[in-house]
Amino acid sequence: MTEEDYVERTFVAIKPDAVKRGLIGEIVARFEDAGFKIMGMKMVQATDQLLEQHYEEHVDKPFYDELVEVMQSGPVVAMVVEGVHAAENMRKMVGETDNTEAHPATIRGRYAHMSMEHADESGSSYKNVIHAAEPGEQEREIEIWFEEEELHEYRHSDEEEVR
Ligand code: FUP
Repeated sequence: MTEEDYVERTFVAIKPDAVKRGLIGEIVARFEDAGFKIMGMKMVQATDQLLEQHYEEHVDKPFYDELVEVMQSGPVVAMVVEGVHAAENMRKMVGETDNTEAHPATIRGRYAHMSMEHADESGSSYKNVIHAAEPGEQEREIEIWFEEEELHEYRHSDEEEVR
């Protein structure tokens, strides 16, 4: 395996709850601080069809309707990010799905604390700030959210300093 094989793209989405809280800049800054390169970025009002494709593994789950409601409660900031082991690294930076389990240094742990259990019991919709593709899922998700011409090639200074 050459060094280039470790450099990959992944899909990340800042969810509407974070967009509405004014956290776009802080979240993007964390990725830039770590030396990741933003290859594409846009604001999207997610349609039913797009979410069915994106969350195909969850469509039949009991929480799906609530998940859609949260994901359509405002725009999503969709991003393609490139870096070394990007998918794995993004999942690490994002943290556990359940905010209560997420380490405080992760994005979910830093910006949210509501547990899935509490959301279920209180009848409120579960919000967890951000999504990052699981390793192996990134190219499928990029294709769902982005056209090829919306992704950009350029040289980033961190490619010299960080990689
Ligand atoms: P993640 O990959 O961390 O985004 O987590 P999942 O693919 O397991 O779940 C996708 C989204 O569904 C989560 F962000 C939150 C929501 N979810 C619930 O609301 N309830 C559940 O029991 C599981 C997931």
